[in-house]
Amino acid sequence: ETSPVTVTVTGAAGQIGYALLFRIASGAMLGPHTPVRLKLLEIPAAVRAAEGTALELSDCAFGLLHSVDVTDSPASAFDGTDVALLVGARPRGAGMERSDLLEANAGIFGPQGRAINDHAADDVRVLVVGNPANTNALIAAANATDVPRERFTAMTRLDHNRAVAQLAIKLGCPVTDIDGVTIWGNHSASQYPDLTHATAGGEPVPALVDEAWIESEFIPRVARRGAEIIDARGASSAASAASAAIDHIRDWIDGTPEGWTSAAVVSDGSYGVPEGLVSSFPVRSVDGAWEIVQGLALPEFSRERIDASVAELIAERDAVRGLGLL
Ligand code: NAX
Repeated sequence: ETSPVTVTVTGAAGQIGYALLFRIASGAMLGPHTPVRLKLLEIPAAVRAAEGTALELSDCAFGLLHSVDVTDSPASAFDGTDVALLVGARPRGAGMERSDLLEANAGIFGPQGRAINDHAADDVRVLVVGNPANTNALIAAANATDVPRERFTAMTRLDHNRAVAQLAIKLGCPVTDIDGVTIWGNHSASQYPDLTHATAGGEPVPALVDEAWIESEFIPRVARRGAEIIDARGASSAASAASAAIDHIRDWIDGTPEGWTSAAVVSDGSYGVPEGLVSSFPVRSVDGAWEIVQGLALPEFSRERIDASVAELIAERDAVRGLGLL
């Protein structure tokens, strides 16, 4: 047995938090031999609800759960943090402009980035789930000047998993047969779920499905799956989002099994995505660090889709800069 790993979850009283915490405490994220110290960060109004979740965590008698702390102070929530899951965010309220949304979230992710900078472990890994996730990660990273930028990521693994699942359903094959799927760009409706390099049981997917299905069914279905879930459930994705967050962190620490997955990471300029933007790429995790898969050919259709989503990321970054928040 190894020494405990400290995991901070923000927005712990929310619906993703509720789906996430029990799986982390059961060992699904860090494996069956790693004890976990959980730190739950909430706003003051939701601290009591988070304490309720902590009571239930205790009632599970998880063998790996070392301790649970609940706080509304970022400084204490990120004290010694090895893994930070930034789930809590400000949702868009009625009559709120996009700039209001970016500003409200900068007010959350700026201070959290500074708290991570000042208090977290040296090798901290950060996953931003709260929307707008890519730009929130950019803000947090910019406020954590002593932490290498590659330690900040945003979640597109749910989009990736949705794409893999939709393709497997279409082909009538197990999800484990699918490889080489990529989500590019922003975690928003502008994202580009790319099947150009995908394989199913080793067969190239473009030879198995027609282009019309990809363009008019697959891409919109994946990009708008969040809305489809809200329609059906009457609430946004929670357990699937939590599961994707666990996949992201597990692969980041343990390595991607084979092929690649998708994650939003700080761009190094690969594929013409401006350096510094937090954008989704095909990635592998090697020795505990994400690497962007290089050398994939991008046909015209892919280039246009990637450029459109990256343009949205640039607009978000510029809006945050314009507000003086970057
Ligand atoms: P909930 O509204 O259920 O929970 C959010 C929680 O965050 C609330 O309990 C709230 O009190 C807390 N919170 C707000 N500000 C905080 C702060 N400054 N510090 C700590 N906690 C704070 O939302 P939920 O359904 O759990 O979703 C959470 C976020 O995930 C949302 O921003 C949502 O848009 C985003 N999502 C991102 C996904 C992705 O793939 N990247 C998919 C799922 C989800 O939509």
